This record gives sequence, structure tokens and C-alpha cells, in this order.
Amino acid sequence: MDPRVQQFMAIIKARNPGENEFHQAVQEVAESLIPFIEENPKYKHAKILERIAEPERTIIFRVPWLDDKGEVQINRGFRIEMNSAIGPYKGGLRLHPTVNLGILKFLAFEQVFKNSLTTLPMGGGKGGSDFDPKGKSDNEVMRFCQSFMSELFRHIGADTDIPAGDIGVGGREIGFLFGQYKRLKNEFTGVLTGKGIEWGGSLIRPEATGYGATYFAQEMLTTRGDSLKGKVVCISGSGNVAQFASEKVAELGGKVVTSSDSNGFIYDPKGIDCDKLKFIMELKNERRGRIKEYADKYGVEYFEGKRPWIIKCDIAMPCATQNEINEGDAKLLVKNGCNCVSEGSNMPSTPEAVQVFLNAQILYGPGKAANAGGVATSGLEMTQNSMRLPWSREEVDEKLQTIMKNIHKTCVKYGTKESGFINYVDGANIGGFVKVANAMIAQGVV
Ligand code: NDP
Ligand code: 2IT
Repeated sequence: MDPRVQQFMAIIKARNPGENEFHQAVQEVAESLIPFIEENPKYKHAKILERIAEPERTIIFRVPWLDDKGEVQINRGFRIEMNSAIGPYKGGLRLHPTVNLGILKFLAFEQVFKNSLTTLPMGGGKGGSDFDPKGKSDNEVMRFCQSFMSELFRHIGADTDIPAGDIGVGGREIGFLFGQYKRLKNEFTGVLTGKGIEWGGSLIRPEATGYGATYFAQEMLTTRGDSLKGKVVCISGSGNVAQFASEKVAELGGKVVTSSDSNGFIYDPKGIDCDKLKFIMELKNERRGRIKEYADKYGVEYFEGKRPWIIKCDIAMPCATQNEINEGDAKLLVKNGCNCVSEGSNMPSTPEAVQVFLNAQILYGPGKAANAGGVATSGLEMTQNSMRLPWSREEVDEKLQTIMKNIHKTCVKYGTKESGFINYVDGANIGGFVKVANAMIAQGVV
């Protein structure tokens, strides 16, 4: 490792003990940025890298709620307000039993660069709780969301901090959170994104992350004169991002052959078509069941406790969670002929896996570039809320496509090596950094 990165990381690790995912996210960025900062000493003198790795504010709070049996339950709530140099804090809320400070700090850190890449004026933030929505009734989820918002409301606002969805937070949860915010503040504002279409939401926001990751794959493939047509695609996850990535890949002529959840994956060699995807959506969004049911219904193979990367494919789109592709998975993907990875989830590839992709010089689009379509469309929802005017599906989708193209251009600008190889990791990290860093310098030591 570059000794300058090592020295910087020693300080990060000492100041943030036990926060492994945060260390991982910061180190990846530091590896891209430290050489760039050496060439641009203004960033060094202003200690931008040191400042950008320290949240502006971290809020941790108790979330007590009553379950259906009348028993008191206690969870922990978080909001990391990471950076507001280029706009109000913006980023999702995650509800999952694994949520802790380190995971949310990694997500908030990534969000700063991602939001900058979107070209829209949004700072970075992330929040959530270790509450597990699995197996909870709608009423329990509502009582949890109301209690969570009863503390969070004093820290957020349409011009301050605008949360949205992430793992475990979809339309249902945003509704409960918004209702409680409105009641406490007595104001109807665009304080959350991912709202329902009848009450301030934007068309295409539900689709945006998955669509965006597919548009990004398409842009990458174009650099090699290739396209999605006829490609076999492995997708992990079966939640929001995975569902709409599957929809768009199929629409653009690719064949999606896998879908997964935390229990295992299904392999459908004929491809997940429109009707089968409808089944997955109903299974996951309404009945909240397990993906195994797909195998039973369509008579395809189910792999318990396994991830889809053992299936031969041309393109991989991880859309479930962090560190879901390890070194062995990456090697197998490359060996099986996979030449494009577009990350719908945040930091799905371990550092060793990323190295395998870079060494093999395949098209590797890291999450902070490839999945930025979700938050970008949240930014478009905020614009519509400010104007008090909705845009059509076509208008929003066109803007999303333009944004994904621009993110790709930024990656090419900052990530193209002398050999012509586009290192999208460097491209996204440096491209996302410059705007935030310049704004921080302009705003003084704050
Ligand atoms: P959902 O909750 O809708 O879906 C998550 C999916 O991933 C489910 O299939 C879930 O399975 C699976 N999953 C979650 N945790 C794990 C785990 N630890 N191991 C294996 N599988 C797991 O979330 P989203 O689709 O919204 O988010 C997916 C990813 O995309 C996350 O990394 C998120 O940060 C990222 N992302 C989301 C955006 C958005 O707009 N929603 C925007 C940008 C990135 P199960 O049901 O069994 O838990
Ligand atoms: O990781 C992400 O970019 C999200 N979960 C979406 C954030 C948002 O504010 O729409």
C-alpha cells in the first residue's frame, strides 16, 4: 500500500475504532485521491481529505415503540449529516438488524461523492436503525416509524436534510415517516423523497436506481462498441433496485437469469420476463415472502444460502447489499466471461474483488457512479416540490438518462489512464471530490 494512504488510514482507524465498513469506504477513496491531492496542493493545505472523512454532525437516539402484544421494544436511531458543502444533507434511511454507526458512516461518506457526481446541489447524509421490518405487522412498522420521526424531525427539513429510502425503507415506510413529520411540524414540504405520487412524489423515483444502473452499464458497454442486447445478466437482490434493474435490462434486450434474497437465489435460464417479474414484485412488495417461492412456481433451480455469482454471465449487477462479491466470486465471474459489472448496491465488492476487476480490465462501474440515478431522481423530486409542479414520466426519465450519461462522462474525464483503460473507481472518486473540495475551500475552515 502507498505509505501516504497507510499513514492516513492509521489516523482514520484510530479515530473510528471498529467501524470496518467505514474504513473500507474511506481507504478506497484515499487510494484514488491521495495521488491527485499531491498534484493539487491546495486541497492538501486545506486538509480537505481529513475534513471530508469527519461527519459534520452525528445524531444517535433512542427509538422506543410498542409491539402488537403491547410489549415495549427499543431500537437505536441514527442520522449521519456528513457534508453540506454543495447542498443540504441528502441520503436514504436503512432499516436492517445489521445497522450500526460504521455502516451508516460508510454509506454517508459514499453519498457525498455520489451526490456530487449527479450534478445536482445535494450534500451527503445517511441514517436508519437496527429495527428489523421482517415479520413485523404494518401497525408495528407504523409505530416504529412514528417513534423514529418523533426524534428525527427536529434535525431535518426541506432545506436542511432530506432523507429517503434504502434497504427496508420503501413507499410504505416513507408514508408513515412523512405523516408523522407533517403532524409534528404542521407543514407540507418536500422533507422526504420517494413519496407517493398523490402526495408530492416523483414519477420514475421508484424505478430510478435500477434503471440508472442499467443506463450506466449501457454507457460503459458503448465505450467498447457493445450493448446489452442478447447479454446474460446476473442480478442479486429482489428489492427495489433489483426489480427495476431487471425490468430495464429486459427492456433493452438483455436476459436476467437470477434473483435473490438473504436466504438464497433462483436461476432461471430462460430469463425473468415481464410476467415473472410481476410475480416477484407482488411476492416481495405485497406478500413480503421469500424468493424460493419463484423456484416452486416456475420449476427452476433454487440455491439455498448461495449468491448468484456462480452462474455464468456476461454482466453482473449486484443489487442487494455491501460486500456481497468477494475475491473468489470476482475471479469466478471473470473466468466465466463476465466483462461488465454495474453496481446497484453500495460497496457490494470487497477491495480484493475490485482489484480482480481492475486487473482484468473489465468494465467495472462502482456504486457511487452506477447507482446514483436513485438519489439524482430524488433531487428531481425536490425540484418539483419546490416548483409545486409535477413532471411527466418521459421528462423525468429523460433527465435521469442525461444525468447518467454525464456521470459516465465525468468518470471518463478523471479515470482514463494513459493506456486508454477507464478506471471508473478513480474517475468517480476524483470526479465526485473536486466540486465538494472546491466548495469547502471557498467556504473557509468550517
Ligand atoms: P430493499 O430492501 O428493497 O431490497 C434489498 C434486497 O437485498 C432484498 O432482496 C434483501 O433480501 C437483500 N439483502 C439485504 N441485505 C442483505 C444481506 N445482508 N445479505 C443478502 N441479501 C440482502 O433495498 P434496496 O433495493 O433499496 O437496496 C439495495 C441496495 O441498493 C443497497 O445496498 C442500497 O444501499 C442500494 N441503493 C438503494 C437505492 C434506493 O434508491 N433504494 C439507491 C442507491 C443504492 P431480504 O429481503 O432477504 O433481506
Ligand atoms: O444510496 C442511495 O443513494 C439511496 N439510498 C438513495 C438516497 C436518496 O436520497 O434518494
